[in-house]
Amino acid sequence: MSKRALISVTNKDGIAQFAKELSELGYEIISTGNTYKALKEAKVDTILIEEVTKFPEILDGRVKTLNPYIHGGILFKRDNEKHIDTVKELDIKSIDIVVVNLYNFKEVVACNKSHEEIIENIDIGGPSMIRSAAKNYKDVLVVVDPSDYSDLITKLKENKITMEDRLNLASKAFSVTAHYENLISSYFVNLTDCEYPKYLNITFEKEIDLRYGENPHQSACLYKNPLENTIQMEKISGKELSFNNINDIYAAIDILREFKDEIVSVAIKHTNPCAVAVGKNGLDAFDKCLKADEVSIFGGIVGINSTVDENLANALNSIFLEVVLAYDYTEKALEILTKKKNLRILKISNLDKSSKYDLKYVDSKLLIQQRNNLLYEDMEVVTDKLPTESQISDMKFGLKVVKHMKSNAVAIVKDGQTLALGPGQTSRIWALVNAISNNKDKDLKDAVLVSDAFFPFDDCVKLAQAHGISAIVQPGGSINDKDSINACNQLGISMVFSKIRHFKH
Ligand code: 93A
Repeated sequence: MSKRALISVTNKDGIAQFAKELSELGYEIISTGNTYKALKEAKVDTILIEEVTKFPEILDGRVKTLNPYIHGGILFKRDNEKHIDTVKELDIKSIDIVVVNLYNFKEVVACNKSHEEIIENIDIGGPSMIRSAAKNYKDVLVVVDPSDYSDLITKLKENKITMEDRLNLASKAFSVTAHYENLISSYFVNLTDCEYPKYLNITFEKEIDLRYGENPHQSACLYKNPLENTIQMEKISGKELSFNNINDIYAAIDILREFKDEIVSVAIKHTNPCAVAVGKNGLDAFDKCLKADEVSIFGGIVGINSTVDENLANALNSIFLEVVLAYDYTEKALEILTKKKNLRILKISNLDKSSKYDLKYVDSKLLIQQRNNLLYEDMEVVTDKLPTESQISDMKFGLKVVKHMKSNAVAIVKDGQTLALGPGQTSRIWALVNAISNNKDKDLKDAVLVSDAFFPFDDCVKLAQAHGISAIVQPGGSINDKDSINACNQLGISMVFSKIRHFKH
């Protein structure tokens, strides 16, 4: 009895050639509607699925291969007497190769098709056949990826299919169906108002291999959640992006996103901002940013939420940067920036879109939380002294910065510019000590101190006052809040509670 291959593919790339070669190897080819048509057109001998199922395709194609003549033919164990007797008795014929790729669910969702159309693109019969074949991997070859066609033909010709090959095909098959199910689940979750995180429904696809990870001895790659509609990024020029570049680029984007109505420039080093400033235009913002920290910006990443023109390009070129990201670039600006062959120049758009997930992989476990979408809940003055209008505006500016610094974090800001930043310290007072001592020459008079979390003691208030700082914003909520408030009142400082903590660990 001749061997049989069942072919049912939405992506018909390479299928005619593959089927032809299978046919030449003696396989009888069974195929579904459009696959049948494509094979016939390519003059490949094939029989229509309905001849095998002895049943018409029904329900607009929803049921075509869901049939015991198909699944029995795939699933019976070739070394099991009872199974053999059953298929003989019922005239079920063996199916030895299953070639299936699935309805384009992901593409249909990406194209914003109607819900009805999306639902019709949930493939039921395809995954069922793939799973049946993969379960019976010892007897049935399951082929889900067109890039496997030619290798398989070679091996079939040489009669060299090993158990390793069978296991590889089966594992790929189950990973395809698992990924497909996840895409569908994500689509449904996105239709609900469900509070995240409810249960894991995220699926990732490999986007690129990276040259290496955080260090050259670590291999790395980048994965993407295909259903999340987040920012668009286009690389115009420069070296390929590294693991650290990508990490820093998204740190820059997180801060840029905070500024919807103002032009802002941000410089990032090792995911922390080293300088942030708003300005009248891109050049003004960048100038202020550069003056805020001329040391750390070296080799950093600069993001600006506007178009880069000639003047700004010249200013950017005056220092060594790894990456520049902006909304757009004038022709002249690109001419200037691309002189530095290694500088990665990125164009970003759709900044209002962001992932709803914030994930951290800790050994074998995944911590999942909602993104931190708040800035402050309230701005309650808790001291006798009131902050000035411009200090209140600086508090809001500073919160947008401190929110994206590693804890414990403090920012000293004035006139829409960071003067001193203290990220990632194990104690709050050290964060402030570092920020001040790294910026000894700066005049902090009447600047605002912004803190990502509450003050457990009054030490930060006292140190701030000693350097001329006259307003503080912090979330409040410590059992010792009173100590800090009293110190402010004694020292003539105003303090505001923002009521939202911004830990970033
Ligand atoms: O609508 S289905 O879920 N019901 C089925 O019984 C079925 N059998 C195969 N989808 C089904 N398929 C899918 O049809 C395959 O996974 C494949 O993607 C597609 C091939 O159909 P055609 O040959 O008509 O292009």
